[in-house]
Amino acid sequence: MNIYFAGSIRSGRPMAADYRSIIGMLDEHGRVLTRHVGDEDLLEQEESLSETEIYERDAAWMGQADILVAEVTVPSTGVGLEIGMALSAGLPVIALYHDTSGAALSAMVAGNRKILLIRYLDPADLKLKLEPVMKKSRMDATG
Ligand code: 6IA
Repeated sequence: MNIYFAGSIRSGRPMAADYRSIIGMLDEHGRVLTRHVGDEDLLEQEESLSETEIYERDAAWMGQADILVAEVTVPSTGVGLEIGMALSAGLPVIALYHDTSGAALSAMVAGNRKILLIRYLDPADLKLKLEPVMKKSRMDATG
């Protein structure tokens, strides 16, 4: 199962280490296409790519994805757009929200019945809640 993981990049990197740990959890369930989202040195590394190259590479990965998992605690234009793209393509969408962060969660995510929203308290709580959801998604993806 190909997993597109989305998390804030230019909208702020305070959760980069959390993204990396989530990618580690997702690794047990499939191939994470967008590993750079969890890279703490990303902003330096990607300087060689043009804006168009970044967009086209991500859009191509979206085309190969079986599922989108988006960390939505840090509000991000790019992540919101990716959620919309995945929904339009008919992909299952899982949104992860750190419930004690005090961050605003958009009604466009919280109120959309097509998005499976996981509210978590800490990494252990997330792992507990994410495991059964990813197992089921894997079964659905492989038929
Ligand atoms: O609006 P944001 O930048 O927060 O959007 C983040 C989302 O858009 C992520 O889930 C990524 O999939 C995608 N995205 C945005 N920027 C990049 C990027 N390089 N590389 C790959 N995916 C991206 C930007 C690096 C640049 C600051 C030098």
